[in-house]
Amino acid sequence: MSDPTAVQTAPDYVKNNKLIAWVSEVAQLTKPDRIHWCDGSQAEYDRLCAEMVASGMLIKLNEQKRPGCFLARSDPDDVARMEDRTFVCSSNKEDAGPNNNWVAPDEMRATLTRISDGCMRGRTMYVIPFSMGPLGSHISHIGVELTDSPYVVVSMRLMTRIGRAVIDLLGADKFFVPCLHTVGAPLAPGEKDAVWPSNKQHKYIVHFPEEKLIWSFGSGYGGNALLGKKCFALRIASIMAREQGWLAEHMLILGIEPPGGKKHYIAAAFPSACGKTNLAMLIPPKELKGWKVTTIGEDIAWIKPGADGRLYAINPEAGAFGVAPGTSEFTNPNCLAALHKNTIFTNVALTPDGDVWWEGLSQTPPMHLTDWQGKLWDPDGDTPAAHPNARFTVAASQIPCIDADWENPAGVPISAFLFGGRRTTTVPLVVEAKDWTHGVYMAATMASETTAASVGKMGVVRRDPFAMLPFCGYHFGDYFNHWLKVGKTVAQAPKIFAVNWFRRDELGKFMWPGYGENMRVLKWIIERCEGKSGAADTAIGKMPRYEDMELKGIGGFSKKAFDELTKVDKKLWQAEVKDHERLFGELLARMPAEMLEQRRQLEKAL
Ligand code: SAT
Ligand code: MN
Repeated sequence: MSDPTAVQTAPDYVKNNKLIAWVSEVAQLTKPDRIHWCDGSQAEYDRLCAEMVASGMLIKLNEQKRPGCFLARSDPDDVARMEDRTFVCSSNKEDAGPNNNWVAPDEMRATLTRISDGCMRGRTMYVIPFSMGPLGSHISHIGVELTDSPYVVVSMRLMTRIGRAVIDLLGADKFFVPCLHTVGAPLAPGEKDAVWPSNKQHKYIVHFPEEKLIWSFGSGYGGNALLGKKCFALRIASIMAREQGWLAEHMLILGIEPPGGKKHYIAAAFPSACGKTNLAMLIPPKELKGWKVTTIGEDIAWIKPGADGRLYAINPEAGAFGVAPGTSEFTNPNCLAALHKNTIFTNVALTPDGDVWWEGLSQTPPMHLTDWQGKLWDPDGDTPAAHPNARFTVAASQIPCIDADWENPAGVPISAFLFGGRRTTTVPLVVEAKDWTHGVYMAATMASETTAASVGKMGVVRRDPFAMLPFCGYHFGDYFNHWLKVGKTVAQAPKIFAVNWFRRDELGKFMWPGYGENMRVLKWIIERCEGKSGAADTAIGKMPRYEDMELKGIGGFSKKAFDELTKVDKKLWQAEVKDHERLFGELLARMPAEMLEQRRQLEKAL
């Protein structure tokens, strides 16, 4: 702070000296005008929202149509995660692996310290104690985010469990992950603030694995700023998980209950913006009468071995930060219902009566929309009304199909892992791995066409092992090894499946209807877990035959169409395996021998 006598002390109830010292150290560097320790209350949330409405950072939506809802518009240069500005600064470069950007920790610390000197001037520094996972669960972990963005505070309150109770849990000496965030836009005395402050020149999203420290500079958007999500729950947690013998994964968690049968839970990994939220809130088609689907989580899973030899998962988050465009009454009615109240929308379009709209919400856009940049939208123009990576932030408790056990501190037992990507060709609808090692191979070699969730070119096929390419905090070779090890240590390892909902025919038409109809694939998977359904062996794994799947009710889904959808094209697969070889070549220094052997076997089988 500019005036050292103004250094505010922590509230009485804070007993953790490490936290107190860190907050004061950061305040001395960043020099905020004030420090606010968040208690996590509704009153605090309401006050911050009101302040942001006054400053123009939030727009209050129509109270009749969207009670308790707000719209934020970000700077057009600050609309998604920036993978090229994301760093893992381990002491040893090799440990970060070719899958991460690396800078020596001392050098990065010096840079961040230099640009952060006085970076919170004119602003409030908020202290947000948060728990990833239910308070006190043995699978949960605590973090504290320091931020100068009130938008981050209210978002963190929707996305995690924040406040006084977390401080109490921290006690005098419990471990927490320090997460420092600044928009990097200090204000001179009397200077008018930007509607969406950020730093045009410098952006850094940095992880220090040895100290488990996260330091994010210059962006206020999503995963760059809500540090509990990708930074902590995936990058830092993946490192902790390896050290401590568990898994931190980019997975949704789903409950599936067959009619009159035993409930199963599955965890499924897909790259960002591949329909994970839709799968997580799926409604089974009417032909699959009696099947029930519930949601535990839609983005991240923390998974620990239980005493009974099974793997148990929690959703470390308490809310969803989902892609709005494409969400509709048809694609995801459960999600739409969740967005009726108490939701913060970012970069969607605004209707004249204070409601929101995005591409896909309805076939015909309402008249006189204001686009995500605040300009009157031209329906005949070539820019979308909502940004393709526009988001909603909503508490998980508002999701109508939320599972009764979603906050069970013991977690839920996992029966199967699914790995999927967006692939126009090559990859069939569903493949079951021959065993755990083969499943790890399938996951390690998965690929997907890129989406708007991150800055960069769209629609390019990239290898995205375990859907963790932007999120694994260490060398992928070590990560594959860790997965192999976990499979050997648990007595009842889940079955592993690969899925692809996105295959197209020669005319470019999707071959599989997707959405709720994906339930038919899930049914086959659950029946495989129960030893009830058949499969055929193929070169790439076990696959359902036409008669193994319930396809009644999908208009005209013939055996011929099914065979096309599940066809393993030798030529395409030979090219695929060559690309596996290229990926493994990049990771060779730490590649487990079992993975190389799996690749040779697949090549031979083809
Ligand atoms: O990282 S974000 O949470 O902003 C978006 C995503 O990749 O899913
Ligand atoms: Mn994600």
